[in-house]
Amino acid sequence: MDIDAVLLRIKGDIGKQIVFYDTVSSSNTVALGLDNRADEGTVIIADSQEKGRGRFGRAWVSPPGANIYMSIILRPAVAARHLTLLTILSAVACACALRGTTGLTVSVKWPNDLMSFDKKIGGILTEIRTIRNELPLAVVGIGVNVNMEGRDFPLSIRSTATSLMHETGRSFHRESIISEILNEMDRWYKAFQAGLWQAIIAEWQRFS
Ligand code: BT5
Repeated sequence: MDIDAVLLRIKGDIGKQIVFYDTVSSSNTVALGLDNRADEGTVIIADSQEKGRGRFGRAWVSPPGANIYMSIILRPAVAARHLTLLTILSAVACACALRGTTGLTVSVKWPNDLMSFDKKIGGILTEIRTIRNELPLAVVGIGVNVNMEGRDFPLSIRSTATSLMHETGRSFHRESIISEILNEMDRWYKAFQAGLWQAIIAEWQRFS
């Protein structure tokens, strides 16, 4: 993974600071552990995860060398009841970025799935930690299957999961896709901060 190539393409505040690991337990765990030591917009990226996770303690299959596993640190200044919008805006950002970089019609499925037709190509896990007298720490974890080949999918997900390569027949530079996701995240997070929530929801519905 060439993190300099990612940084060169970053246009906004999200992704200006990237911390890269070859392997982590879960990039969300690392990001949550930073507490108030990381600026908003800092991103943790890992080449593989030993304990990648989904919702409700489900496992996220995270082999090395092929996919994207990253966690974005945000400190949204909104009431807690609005934080579910973070997953929605992240799904919109990912769908925009993946459509733009690959040409594949990636859609979104409630609440946190990225889909190519009826197969899951990625997922989002948003975790919130509230800290007394501080803005909440929100970690948006994004996993996207990029160059994973059919035989690399464990049997448990072989019939339900897919990758960008499997769908299009070509491989992709993870660096370009990561930077585009981060640029779209920056754009949609700014829309969120500006209160353009209906626009975010409308875009989500269009991709749904
Ligand atoms: C999700 O959970 O879809 C959220 C996945 C978020 C993963 C990212 S990677 C970076 C960050 N660090 C982490 O530790 N997590 C985040 P959920 O909706 O609960 O879906 C989990 C289910 O998806 C599993 O039970 C499997 O059926 C399926 N699954 C597991 N790994 C998969 C994969 N690589 N591709 C497609 N489906 C998968």
